[in-house]
Amino acid sequence: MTIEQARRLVTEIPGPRSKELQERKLNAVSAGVSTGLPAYIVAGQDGILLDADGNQLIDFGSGIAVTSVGNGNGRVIAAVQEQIEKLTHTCFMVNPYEPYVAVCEKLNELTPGDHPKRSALFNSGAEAVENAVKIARHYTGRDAIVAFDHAYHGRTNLTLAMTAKNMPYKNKFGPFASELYRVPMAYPYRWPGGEKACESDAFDYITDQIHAQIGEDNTAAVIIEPIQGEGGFIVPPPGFLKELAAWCKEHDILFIADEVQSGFCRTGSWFACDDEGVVPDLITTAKGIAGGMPLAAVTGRADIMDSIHPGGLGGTYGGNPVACAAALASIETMEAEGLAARATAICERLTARLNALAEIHPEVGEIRGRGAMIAMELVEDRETKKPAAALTAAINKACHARGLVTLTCGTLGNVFRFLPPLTISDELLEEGLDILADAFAEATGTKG
Ligand code: PLZ
Repeated sequence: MTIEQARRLVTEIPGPRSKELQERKLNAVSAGVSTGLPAYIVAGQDGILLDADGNQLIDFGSGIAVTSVGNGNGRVIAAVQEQIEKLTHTCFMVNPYEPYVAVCEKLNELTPGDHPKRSALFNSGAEAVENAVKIARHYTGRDAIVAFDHAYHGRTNLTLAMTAKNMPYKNKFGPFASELYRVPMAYPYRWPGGEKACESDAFDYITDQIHAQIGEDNTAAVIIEPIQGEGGFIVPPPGFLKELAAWCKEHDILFIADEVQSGFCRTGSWFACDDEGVVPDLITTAKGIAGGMPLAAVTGRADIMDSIHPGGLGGTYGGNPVACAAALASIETMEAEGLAARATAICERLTARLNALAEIHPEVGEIRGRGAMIAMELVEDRETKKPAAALTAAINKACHARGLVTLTCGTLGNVFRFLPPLTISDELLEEGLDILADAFAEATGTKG
């Protein structure tokens, strides 16, 4: 099916059919699973999501950075159809199949560094992170894992111990796994003493903390999102990641990059580490890898990945053949359509319009991010930087009512983030930004 790349509202959002479905949801689905914008989606293509009432919504979220190659991608559809007719499952550990191997070859080729690499495939980002932790502990013979403030690594028990934010993720779900430590993040906008102090002091401060509270010899790995996702699209100062990776190497600590959200062309390169010249020992990927099919991976140095005994890694569904076919087609699309460069072009449009918003709205504290992973942090005023969470929620709601699917994030709930499909048209991007401007004016009461 082809969906015209245009916003069209035929009912209020959500419309009557979506409201009926939401009633059913309340009676059937656990209240613990919430819905950000309860307009039920029946189809999607590139920048448009079609809902059950026939409304066409502009997609600025990509299902949280997943459909980077677009819903309705021709290559992905064809690859999935072809694969599903041939083989849906064997379990790779029982009977192997080529697409799994081909995805690992691609990952080994595309991830940062030209050293020998190996990969293993899983189902979700959290599962990839769990396995990276397992592998790091096994290889180093050490227990401690260091993560950062504002980190998000998943919702399983082990990854919740690494995820920073209490509500809604962790609240009363503990106790959590042990030997996971969190240190301050190099967060320029909120580092005590400001951006310059962050640039000069963050690395020393953080590594001193690891030394004093954990000990290098006890530390298996440091895991970091090169651009933090759920925590607020926090970009550490230039050079920080490289310095941290070098420090890890010096102490035989593995440097794990969690690129579940930032990977696969999202930031304008294959991986966010590429922009900084950082080569991680292990890298976790998921989301954008397979055009919406559930697939995740750990890729890393061959000596580390091959140190695991046969049978030590696996799972029933990990690297499902249909998901692998989708991944190969997604990667091919990224290569053929130059989607990394497209992310950079999206960045230019987005930041130009957001900078214009910042000129008229003092609530815009900072605009940051890279490629098609851009955010604005909203504050009550620029002096105190008090987080404006209620305003962020109000703008989000006003965008939704106008048929623009937007997402917020941030440990303090005051960050508005933009993750459009990389295949969105410039026209839809501009229209979405017009809507955002309108929603911002309405929510701040500055509408003329
Ligand atoms: N690592 C960096 O961003 C998932 C979470 C949505 P899964 N982020 C979206 C939610 O509220 O559950 C994420 C991430 C980073 C790991 C994960 C976890 O990936 O595929 O959701 O398990």
